Amino acid sequence: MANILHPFTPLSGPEIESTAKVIQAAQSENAAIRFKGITLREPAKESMQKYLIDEKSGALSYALPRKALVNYYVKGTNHFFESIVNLDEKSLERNIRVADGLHGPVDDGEVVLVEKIVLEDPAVQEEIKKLQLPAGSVVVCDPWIWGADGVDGAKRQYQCYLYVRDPSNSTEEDGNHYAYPLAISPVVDTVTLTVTKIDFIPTGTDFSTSPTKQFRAVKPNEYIPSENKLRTDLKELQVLQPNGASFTVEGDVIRWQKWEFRLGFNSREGMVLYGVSYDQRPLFYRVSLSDMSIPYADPRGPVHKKQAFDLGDSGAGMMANDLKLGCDCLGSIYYKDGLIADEDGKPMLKKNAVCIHEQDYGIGWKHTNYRTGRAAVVRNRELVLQSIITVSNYEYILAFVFNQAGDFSYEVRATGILSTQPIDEGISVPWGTVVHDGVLAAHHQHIFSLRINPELDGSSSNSLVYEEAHAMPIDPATNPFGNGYVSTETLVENSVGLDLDSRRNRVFKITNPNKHNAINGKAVSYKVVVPPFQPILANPNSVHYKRAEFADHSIYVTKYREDELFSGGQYTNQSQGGHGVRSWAARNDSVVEQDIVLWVQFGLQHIPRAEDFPVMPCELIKVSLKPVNFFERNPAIDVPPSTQDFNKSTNLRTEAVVGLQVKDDGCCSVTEEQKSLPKL
Ligand SMILES: [Cu+2]
Repeated sequence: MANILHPFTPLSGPEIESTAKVIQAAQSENAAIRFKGITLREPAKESMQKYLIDEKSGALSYALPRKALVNYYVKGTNHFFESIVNLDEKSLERNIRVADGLHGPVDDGEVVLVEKIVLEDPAVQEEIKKLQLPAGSVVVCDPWIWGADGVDGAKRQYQCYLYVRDPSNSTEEDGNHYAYPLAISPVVDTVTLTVTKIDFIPTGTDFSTSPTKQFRAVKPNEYIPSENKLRTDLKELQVLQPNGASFTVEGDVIRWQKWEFRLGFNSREGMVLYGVSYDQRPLFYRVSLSDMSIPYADPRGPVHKKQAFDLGDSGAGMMANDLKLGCDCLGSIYYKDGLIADEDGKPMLKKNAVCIHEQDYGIGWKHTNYRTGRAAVVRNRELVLQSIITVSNYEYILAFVFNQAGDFSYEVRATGILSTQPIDEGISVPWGTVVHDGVLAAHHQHIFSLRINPELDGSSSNSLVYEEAHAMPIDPATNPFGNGYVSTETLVENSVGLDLDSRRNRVFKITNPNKHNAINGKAVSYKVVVPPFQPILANPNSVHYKRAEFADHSIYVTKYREDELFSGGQYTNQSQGGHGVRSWAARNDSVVEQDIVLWVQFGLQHIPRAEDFPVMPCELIKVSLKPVNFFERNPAIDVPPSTQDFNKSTNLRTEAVVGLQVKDDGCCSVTEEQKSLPKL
């Protein structure tokens, strides 16, 4: 076959370059283009499913056309385009101007450019002068996406926040400038590339702003180790795998402990999983983090517009860290690079964007026969695919995690530095926390949206049900003592947004109603274990609410449609709503025995703490997909027992205790000591 790339393989460097050439040729030769993304356009699902069947049966005699989805601006204009390039034919299949009011994401080069524009702007410099900063002080600019409030959203703009590095340590480039926020907030227009106005952040308890006054130096609050006195009593903890890891990586295909899937990577979603199966049984056609929204609580301008959609506004692939061995990932690590396009349409390597490794996560299962003292115990080994993104001040550690019991999880660890703003001495406000002298961290929500397109046991005909536990009414005949309760199952018939109900222990389950468990006849299922989640608090009439189309329910279910990948809509930057999963669910499609898509929302209500500054200890949020009557017994029953011979642990307690000499015996064998212990 001429084309050797798998249809799910991310675009190669030459493909990115070819795409850029086709786009450049479509515009006038001299038009300067700013690319906002060149990513794989995946084949339509119908043709892809046929391809995968043919691939599996060895009957593959054809390739699917390789295509790229492109977004770009013509520089100096607000003309934003969406294009599809057929890479086999080097032709343009689509090249449309996106509707006014929809905007493209930021890019690395543009952020750096905006910083420069702000700091060199005479009006901004004039304001900075009023601060009377000590000689040598360094002002730092964080360009933010402009946000949205329903007013003046036609132009694509940046709202910038200014800070100062610790004036007593100005040469430290890694100093925590978030401890020195300024009230000066310039706005940059992306067409004229100029500062169009300067907003001022209120620093009191009300909406009023005050003229720039002299800077008040406070003590620093640094996070870098060289600026902190470090504890000295920590011993090494090393992860050793003398015989290597138990997973294999073959191109993009990863196999581990009966799991098999294909890993993709793109600038918007970062990691994407395709064709996730366990023990040859298909589970999910495609899984990825679809969107996120971080609406802030301060009602005062300009910070009322703060509502990051970090995937659509910038991109998890675009912001992926270069992960370091022994630092971000411990043990035996396999790194995968990502390849995306930069603003010039050139390939940009995201080195070590994903680390793949195993970890021990405590005990997998255990039972001790108290009569014999014999324990059967296995460790819970996990496979982790981790990617870390830096979004200006903040970090998200994103991971797909698999275990040996058929569980599949998505984890987010929120860390990094709070986005701060100035506050006057000695006051407080109810929508934020003072985390340092003169530093306010506004409350905000982190709302994530995980997209899951299931195919349980290979069928695209799945349903969503929710199970609840209900008390039986007390009744002399059927429940005389009042203890009885039953589980009920409700079929979700139409596309809709739904919520958890902890009082009823509501659990959502994806089922394949045509495949039944041999033990109990129940439909094979995977349940979605979602932590409690507070829906978006912004008023339903606010733009904040309208544009975060996924943020009002724990779970949405829709019927599959091509090009519905992002729950906040294709274009989130300054979006106004009307695009996304809430709109799609409103079609009221039947979702019974259909190709369904689940959109699982989870997140945290972040009321900042003093402990979250100068850098926030990781806050973990986890969504798990767990088999329910999918297997006939514990799928981890065949995991070899945990033994000291295998694990080589060290007993630190070496002294003799009365009647019992502690020895390095196997965990599961009956020891001489156990035999001699009195029976219970
Ligand atoms: Cu937060």
